[in-house]
Amino acid sequence: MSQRTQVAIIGSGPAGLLLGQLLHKAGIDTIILERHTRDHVLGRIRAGVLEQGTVSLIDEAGCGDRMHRQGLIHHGIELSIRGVRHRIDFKGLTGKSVMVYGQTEMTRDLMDARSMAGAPTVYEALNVMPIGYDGTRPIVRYVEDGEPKDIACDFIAGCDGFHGISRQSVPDNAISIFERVYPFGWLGLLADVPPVSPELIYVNHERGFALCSMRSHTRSRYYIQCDASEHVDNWPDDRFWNELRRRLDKQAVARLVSGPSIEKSIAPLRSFVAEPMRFGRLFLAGDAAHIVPPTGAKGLNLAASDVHYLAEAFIDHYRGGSDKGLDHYSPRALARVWKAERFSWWMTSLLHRFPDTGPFGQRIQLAELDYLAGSRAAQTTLAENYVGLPY
Ligand code: RFL
Ligand code: PHB
Repeated sequence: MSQRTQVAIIGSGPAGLLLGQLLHKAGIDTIILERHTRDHVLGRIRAGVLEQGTVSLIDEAGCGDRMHRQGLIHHGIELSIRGVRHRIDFKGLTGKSVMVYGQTEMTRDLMDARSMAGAPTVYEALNVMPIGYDGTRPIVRYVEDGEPKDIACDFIAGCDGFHGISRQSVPDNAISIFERVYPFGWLGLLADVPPVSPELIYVNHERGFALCSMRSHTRSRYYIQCDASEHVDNWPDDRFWNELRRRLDKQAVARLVSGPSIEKSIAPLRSFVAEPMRFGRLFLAGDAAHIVPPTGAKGLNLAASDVHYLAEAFIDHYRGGSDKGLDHYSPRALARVWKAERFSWWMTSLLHRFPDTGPFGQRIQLAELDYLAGSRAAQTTLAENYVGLPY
C-alpha cells in the first residue's frame, strides 16, 4: 500500500514527537514510524533536566501545561567536593534557570497532543528503511502487521536515536564519525522517596562519581558511576544505597531516604558526533546524529535544539519557498552540538574516576574543582553552559 506525506519522521522519541508537533502547528503533514510500542517508549527512564529553550519549544508545540504545573524550577546545582558542598547559582550568574521534568512525562504529553491532533503514528513499524533521499522523491519503506508498505514524501527526518536505521543507511564514504567511549557507566535507580536535597548534587568522590537528582518532591533519581562491564543484577537495592551513602557528604547521608527501586538500569557513557547531519532529503536530529555523556544533562536538550532548527527550515521551505534553512541546517546544528559535546566531556572529566586518573590526575581534578568553588568567572562558565547556550 502506498501513502503520502510531506515529512516522514522515523522515531517517536522526544526529537520525532517535538518535530511532529511543531510541523503540525504550522500545517505541515507528518507520519511518524516507531519500531516499538507506545508503552515501551514510555517505559524508558532517561533525562530529567530541561533548558529554558527546550521548555519554550514545548510551549510552542502547545504541550507545556502539565510541565508548568508539575515541573520543578531549579535556580542552581550543588557540587560535592571532598565531602563539602558548593552551590552554583545559575539564576544569579546567568539570570536563567532549568526545569526538572522527566523525559518520560514530556514524551507522554507530546504523544497525547499528537493523538488529539489526529496526526498518525505507526507503532511497531518493522524493517523501516529510508530510500531514494539523494533524489527528489524519497520513500520510507516498512512492514506493518506483516504487510510491506511505502510512504512517499518530500523529506525524511531521521529521529531514530543512536541505534536507528537513518544514520546507518548512509554510505560510509558520505559520513564522518567522531567518537569517545568512556570506560565506565552510570547505574541509575528510581524510587518513590523524597529527594535528599532541593537541588541536584553532583558528587566527585574517590570511589567514583554520584548524582542526586529527582523527578518530583516524592520521586528521586540517583546515579553512581560503575564499571562499564557491570551488570544490574549484581546491584540489589541495598548494595546501591550503601554505595551511594559512601560517596555523599555527611549532611546528605543523614537526610537520605532510601526505599525500593521502581527502575534500575546501567547506561554506558559515550561522546559521538556524525557529520554532516543532512544527506540530500534525509535530515538527522537528536541521538541519531550525536550522543553526549549524561553528566551535563544535554542529550535531550540537544535533540530539542536540532528540532528547533529543522522545524524552522521546513516551515520556511513550505511557507516562503526559501531553502536557506534546509541548506544551513547541518552546520547550524553542529555548531551548537559541538559546544554541548565539549561541555559534557568536560563535566565528565572533572567529576569521574578514570582508570588512569592516578594520584596526579586526582589532584588536578581537585585543583580545578577548588578553582570553580572560588571563582565567579569559572562558575559563570559552568552555569552558562548548563542552562543552555543560545540557539
Ligand atoms: P530516542 O529517545 O532514542 O528516540 C528514538 C526513537 O526511535 C525509535 N527507533 C526506530 N523507529 C523506527 N525504526 C527504527 N529502525 C528505529 N530505531 C529506533 C526508538 O525506538 C525511539 O523511540 O532519541 P531522541 O528522540 O533523539 O531523544 C534523545 C534523548 O532520548 C537522549 O538524548 C537522552 O535521553 C539521553 N540520555 C540522557 N540525557 C540527559 O540529558 N540526561 C540523562 O539522564 C540521560 N539518560 C539518556 C539517558 C540516554 C539513554 N540511552 C540512549 C540508552 C539514559 C539512557 C539509558
Ligand atoms: C536525571 O535526573 O536523570 C539527570 C539529571 C542530570 C543529569 C543527568 C541525569 O546530568
